[in-house]
Amino acid sequence: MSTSAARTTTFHNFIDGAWVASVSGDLFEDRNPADTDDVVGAFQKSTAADVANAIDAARLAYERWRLVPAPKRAELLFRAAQLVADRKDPLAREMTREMGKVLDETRGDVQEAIDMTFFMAGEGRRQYGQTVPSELRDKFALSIRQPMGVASIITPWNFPMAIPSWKIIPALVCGNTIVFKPATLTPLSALNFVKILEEAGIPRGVVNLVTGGGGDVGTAMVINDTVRIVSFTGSTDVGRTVSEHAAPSFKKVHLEMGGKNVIMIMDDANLELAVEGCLWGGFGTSGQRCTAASRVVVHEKVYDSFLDQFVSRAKALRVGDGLRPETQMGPVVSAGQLETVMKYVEIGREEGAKLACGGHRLTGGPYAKGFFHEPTVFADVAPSMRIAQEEIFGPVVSVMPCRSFDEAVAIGNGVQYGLSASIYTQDVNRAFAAMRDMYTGIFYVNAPTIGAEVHLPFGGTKATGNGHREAGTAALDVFSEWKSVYVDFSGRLQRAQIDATEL
Ligand code: UN1
Repeated sequence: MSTSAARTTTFHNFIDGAWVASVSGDLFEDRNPADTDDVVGAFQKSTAADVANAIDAARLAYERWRLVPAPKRAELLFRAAQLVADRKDPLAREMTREMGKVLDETRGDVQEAIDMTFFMAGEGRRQYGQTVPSELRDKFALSIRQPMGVASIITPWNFPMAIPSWKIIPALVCGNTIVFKPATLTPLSALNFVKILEEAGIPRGVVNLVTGGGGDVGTAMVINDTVRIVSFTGSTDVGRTVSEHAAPSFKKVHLEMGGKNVIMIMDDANLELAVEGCLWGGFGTSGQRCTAASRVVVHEKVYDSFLDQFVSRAKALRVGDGLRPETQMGPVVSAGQLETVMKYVEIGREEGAKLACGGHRLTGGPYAKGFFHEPTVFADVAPSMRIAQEEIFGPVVSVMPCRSFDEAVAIGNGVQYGLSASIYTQDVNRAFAAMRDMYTGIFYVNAPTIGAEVHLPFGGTKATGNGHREAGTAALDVFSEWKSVYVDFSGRLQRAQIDATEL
C-alpha cells in the first residue's frame, strides 16, 4: 500500500503506440474505496489537447487498419483474450482494489471481458452480409459491412473491464480505430486492458487511451467531426448530453444508460429461489449495476413471508473489504455515491416508506476508512415514490405489494427506464405473458435481473437506451455500416427501376 505521493505510481495515456503524459501534466488520484489511505495510482488528467492527439493518431491508423483482413484482425484479438485469461486473478484483484466489488464479482467481470473478446474475435471470420438476386440478368447484388472510422468509447466504473471489452473488441474486429476514456474511478483496469491489447500486437494508433474527466475529455471526444461513432455507458443525464453534443455532426451514437429493474414475485413462486435472486440482484456489486433489481413487486398472498426472509438475509450479509474472502458486499465506489445512497434513504423515510432494514452508513473499525453502507430494504413502498422511480445505484431495494399479475406488470412498466425485468412463477403462461408485456431489453424467468451473457444482445428501452444493442452480433450493427454493392457483368447497359421488358 502506498500512502505518500512519493511512492504513488504514475500511469500514462496511450496515444499512437506510446505511453505519454498529458499535455497539461496534471494528474488525478485513484483510491481504494474500502480504504481511502490506499492510493492505487496517479493518472493523467487530460484535456481536449490530448484528445485531439489521440483522434489524429486514430484517424491515421484507420487508413491501414481498415485494410487488414478481418480474420487477421481477429488473430490479434484471440491473442489478447488468452492474455487476459492468463492474468485473470491479478487483474481481478486490482479491480477490487480500485472499485470495491468482491473478488468473485471482479473475477466475473474479467471473465466477461475474456468471453467477449473470444466471441467477437470469432466474428472476424463471419461478419455476414447478404447476397440477394438482382432484378437484372448478369448482375449480382450484395451487402457488406464496412467500418466507420474513429470510434469514441466512454465507459463507467461498475464493470471496469467487461464494458470496455463490449465496445472496444467489436469496434476493432469491424475495422474501426478507437479513442477510449474510462471512468476516472477505474482507470487502472482500463489501462490493464489496453496494455494487453498492445502486447497482443494491435498496431500503433489503433487503440488510444485518454484518462480524465467527462467535461474535459469526454466532450472533446463527442463533438469532434472526425469521430464517426460514440459508444457510451453511464447515467441517463450524461447520455442526454452526449446525444446533444453528437447531433450537429450526425455521428452514430450508441447509449446505454440507467435502469430501475423489477423482480415480480407471483403467489406460486418458489420463495426460497426468489429471496436468493432478490438478494444478489439487489445487493450484488453493492447495487451498483444498471441491471440491479432495485424494485421487488410481490403478490399480497406471499408478501409477508417473502419480506421476512428477504430482510433477514439482507441483514446477515457480510459487508467489508472486497479483497477479504468472507466479504459478501463491498463498499460503494466513492464518497459521492455514498452521499447519493444516504440522500435516497432520507427521501424514502420522508416519503413514508417503511425502513425494514439498513439505512445507515457503516463507520468505525474496519469501515473507518471506506465508503460502506448497510444493505437497505424499504417495505410497503408506493410505486410513485421517488425511491421506486429513480435510479439510486446503491444497496437500496424497494419492496411493493400487488394484488394480481396485471398489477405487477403495470407497476413494473411504470418507470422511465426499460433495461431488465424478471418474474418468479411456476406458471408457464404467466411467464410468457410477462416476457411479452414487459417493455425492457432483457427479461428473466426464475432468475434475478442480472447476469447477462456476452453472446446475446444487451441493452434497454425508453430512458435506458436509444434503440441499439451491444454484445452478441448486435454489436456489429453498432460498429459497422452497410454498403450495398451491385456488380454488373453483362458487358452492356442494363437499368434497374425502369419497366424492364426483357425477360
Ligand atoms: C451494467 O450494470 O452496466 O447482467 C452491466 C449483468 C452484467 C452486466 C451489467 N453482465 O448484470
